[in-house]
Amino acid sequence: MLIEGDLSTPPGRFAIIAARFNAFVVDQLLIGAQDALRRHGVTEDRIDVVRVPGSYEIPLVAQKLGTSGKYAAVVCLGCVIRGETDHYDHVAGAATNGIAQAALTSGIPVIYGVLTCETLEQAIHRAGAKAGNKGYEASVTAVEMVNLLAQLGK
Ligand code: INI
Repeated sequence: MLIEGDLSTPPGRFAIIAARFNAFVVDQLLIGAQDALRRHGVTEDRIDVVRVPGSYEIPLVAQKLGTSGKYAAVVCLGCVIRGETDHYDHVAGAATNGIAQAALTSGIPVIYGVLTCETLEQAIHRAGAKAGNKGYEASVTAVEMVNLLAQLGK
């Protein structure tokens, strides 16, 4: 028997956490993430958007929202672009590991929609240009995972 989540309208509330750092890119991810939820039948009144300073701050808020019992899923959006120092590695690593940790500790889907790019151009391509919109994809993943967990039972 194959068990998988479908893309039918999922139950519950959704939280989107969006970093303000590199807002030029992240705002496009946010538009994509909201659009995907709406297109899958999640009405605006079931979507909360939380802004945080940077991607480094996402995990703490993801953990708090994830364990609050209010949400079916949390979608995390950020954009980390490599600079001249190793700062990138620390911010990207902390965001990536922390988001994974928040999913495991909360038991709900906490979706990884953080771009980690070498250049601004690569980020733009993934935020609604050549390479699609990773925010949109993150929300579609949230819908599928909520429906999968509903099938698996609580
Ligand atoms: N935050 C990002 O989301 N992306 C970046 O590229 C970035 N860089 O390069 O520094 C970044 N830094 C800020 C960081 O997320 C925290 O907000 C800050 O360190 C305060 O904790």
